[in-house]
Amino acid sequence: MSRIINVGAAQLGPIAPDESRVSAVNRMIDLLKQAKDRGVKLVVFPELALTTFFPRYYEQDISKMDHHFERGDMPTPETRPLFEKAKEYGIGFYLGYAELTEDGHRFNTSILVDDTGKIVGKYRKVHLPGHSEYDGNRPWQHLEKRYFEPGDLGFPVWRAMGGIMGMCICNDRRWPETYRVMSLKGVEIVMLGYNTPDVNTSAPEPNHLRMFHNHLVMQASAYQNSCFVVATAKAGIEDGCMLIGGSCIVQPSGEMIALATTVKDELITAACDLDLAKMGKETVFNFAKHRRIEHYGIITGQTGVVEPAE
Ligand code: CDT
Repeated sequence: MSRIINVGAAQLGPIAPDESRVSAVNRMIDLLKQAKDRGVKLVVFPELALTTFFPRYYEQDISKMDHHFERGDMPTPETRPLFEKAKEYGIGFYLGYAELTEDGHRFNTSILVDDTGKIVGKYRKVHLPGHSEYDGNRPWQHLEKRYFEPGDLGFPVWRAMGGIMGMCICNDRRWPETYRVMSLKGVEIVMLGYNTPDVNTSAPEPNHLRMFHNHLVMQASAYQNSCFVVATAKAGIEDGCMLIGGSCIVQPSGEMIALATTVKDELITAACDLDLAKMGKETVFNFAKHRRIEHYGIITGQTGVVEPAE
């Protein structure tokens, strides 16, 4: 049986701070229609796809940001049309959003909905970048550490739509551990959404490196873990802050097989043969045969760097 699945990365252009959920959802439904016309079965939307990237704003009282969060179970009334349209089209999707739990916890979350409309998985962002207090040296803030708690669900994977699927969110893509944990569970497609400003506000760095690093980490990780990576940006100038685009689909060889060319709403697609992932997992990256875990303990036993004594 063929294991080819047509996958789409549904990049969104900027979402203004005052843009409604309904408007964002309508834009995603437009992209879903394009996906249907192009025979796509699985669509990846960005991180925090329902709102502007609000961690760029400081609020002393974090509950003043609650209007950017979704409360209660998905679908919410505003997102229900997206779920219904996807189900009608038989398209599964990844959706990123800010989650406020019933007991008051805030997470940067994504869910995976299968092609029958069932929510098969939830992931909460583990690697939260940025800072937790106002930083006057930055042109804009990156307050994910203020508004979110680190994810508490680990890096699960799910059997869905004929493959083994995993999720992560934005900054997670820069960490090898993210992919390795999922690839130890056999992941074949890693889905992720991102919001990446084109300026590194924590250190001086040429702007072009933002896109280079974006693709470098995902291409290397796809290869080293023999999996597909489907990565979707929110892109363009959002309230004066430029977010890089560069949404892409990477195959297990590390090669990019689709790449966005705009910083607007744009669907890119690729036919992903999941058996390509299997091939690497059975040869060069056959973990059972070649990994040497007796030398890897430090990775989970130690967080920061401990240099040798002088
Ligand atoms: N959303 C997100 O995680 N963005 C980060 C920006 C890092 S700069 C503080 C990223 O890794 O792309």
